[in-house]
Amino acid sequence: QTDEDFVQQINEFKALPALYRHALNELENKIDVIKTEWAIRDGFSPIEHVKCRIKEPKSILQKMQRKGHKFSLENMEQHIHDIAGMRIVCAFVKDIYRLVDHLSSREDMRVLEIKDYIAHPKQNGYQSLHVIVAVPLVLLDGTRWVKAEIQLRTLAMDFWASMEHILYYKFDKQLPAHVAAELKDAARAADELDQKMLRLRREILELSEGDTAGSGA
Ligand code: 0O2
Repeated sequence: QTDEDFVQQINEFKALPALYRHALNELENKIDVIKTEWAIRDGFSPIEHVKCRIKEPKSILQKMQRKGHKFSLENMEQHIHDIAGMRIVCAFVKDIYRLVDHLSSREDMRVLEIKDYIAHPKQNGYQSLHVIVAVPLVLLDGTRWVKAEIQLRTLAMDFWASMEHILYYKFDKQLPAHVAAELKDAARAADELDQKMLRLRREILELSEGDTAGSGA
């Protein structure tokens, strides 16, 4: 490796956080447009809130070690999908699938992978839908497709995952069986809450449709 190669690698490495930040900004803008359109069309947006973050270098390194990859720029870009991360919290599960269908149909991003932990929760009870996308970033040298991970959750799933993240996630020892079972139980409770809210929404919608029909509108 020549000195020039080395300097180029350092420069590429220095440019990375800015690249991911810009890609995330572009993605955030697209979601913002969807949110506004939904609100205008339906009177409310099913997207409750959106949070973005760029993964800390230390956390990237730890994840690479966890996955058994030697550190290099190529390995990092190939194996770490969530350097740019976005979390979208929706009111209802069906809104999550509606949003993913829409994202899959867009020409200004590529859906690379979908991991459905809602249909197939993780062993500990974790539920979310993860979508790995690539977003085009127009640079001086041409277009570069930058990867980002979008995590979609309901409010109840987000509550569970945030608490679990604070309490246990990355806890490197085996959890006692009764603690793991209670944690899973809490995930089930969150799921039941989601379903109850959906049933209530249906009921309220039917009531308001009945009112409209009754008023002759
Ligand atoms: P952090 O600190 O939240 O960023 P793979 O796709 O299999 O190569 P990856 O990326 O680990 O590997 O896959 P996965 O399962 O899609 O997990 C990505 C992210 O989802 C995690 O990032 C967490 O943010 C979240 N996540 C996954 N499993 C759990 C879980 O059991 N509990 C909670 N609270 N969050 C989870 P990081 O980098 O691991 O962590």
